[in-house]
Amino acid sequence: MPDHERVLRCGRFTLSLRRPLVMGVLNLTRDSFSDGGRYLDPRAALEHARQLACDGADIIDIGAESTRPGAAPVPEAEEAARVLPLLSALAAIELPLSVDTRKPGVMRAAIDSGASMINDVAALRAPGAVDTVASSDVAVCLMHMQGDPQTMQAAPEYGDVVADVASFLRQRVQVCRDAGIAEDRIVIDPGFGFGKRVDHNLAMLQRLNELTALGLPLLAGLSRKATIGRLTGREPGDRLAGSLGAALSAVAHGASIVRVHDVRETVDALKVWNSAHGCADPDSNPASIPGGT
Ligand code: HH2
Repeated sequence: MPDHERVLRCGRFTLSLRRPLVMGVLNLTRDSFSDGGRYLDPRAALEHARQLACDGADIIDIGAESTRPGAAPVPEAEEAARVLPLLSALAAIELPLSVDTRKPGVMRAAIDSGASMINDVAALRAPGAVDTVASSDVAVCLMHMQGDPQTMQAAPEYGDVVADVASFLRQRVQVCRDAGIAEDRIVIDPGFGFGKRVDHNLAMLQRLNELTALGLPLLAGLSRKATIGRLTGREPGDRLAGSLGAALSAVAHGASIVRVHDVRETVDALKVWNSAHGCADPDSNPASIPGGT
């Protein structure tokens, strides 16, 4: 289907995929690799969610369990207790709220509290996860990860990383389809940094077309990650420019959604990219704007 006709259905929202979408990250964690501890306080979290919306996020992704290498697991009750009040507080926001979780219990409660998308770094592999999403109308992001966050960066191994990731995602998409999840609710994600070395991540970025060939919108999450640190020599808090380069590169290679911490800057970068690449942006009409300095 041509991109201008593709949509992503997430609960009460239908997002056009005519231009690349920006998913803003909101981590309600102590230990996330780039912003751990900043939004554990519910008031700070709410304020940041509103800021992400003002900055132009198309989706807000709320996570309460870090998946950085070696991160400690968060018990289900604690994860739910961090996420659910924020979902309720944001009930009136006119944006799809995504919940980044691997636990079917948290998925169910989040959907009941108004989440429009489940973002699962384990691609709904936990028992009951597929049925939980199938029995709702929310969208789902299926991500590839080799191993689990405790051990995934120890010694990642692939035959051909892109072919292996494509094969995994194809199989998970089929499981979802068989359970009755319509294709226009499914997003795929190669899982940059999840059981992958720098060369694996770069191969995936360069050959993203082999994954978009699966025919589903692709989400790329490279923001502030270690690969950017390795390429630029910068610490996580100083990776904005590298992250913008990565987001634009992902979009140029076919990503439909970029998951980022720095929403305002990414939205601006994409406005320029979209205009240069003829991506329709229903919110602006560059033809009517003077172009001098
Ligand atoms: N990356 C992170 C978390 N969730 N979800 C998807 N679909 N794709 C990603 O690349 C992805 C993700 C890691 O980033 P962050 O949330 O900032 O860190 P942490 O897991 O430490 O909270």
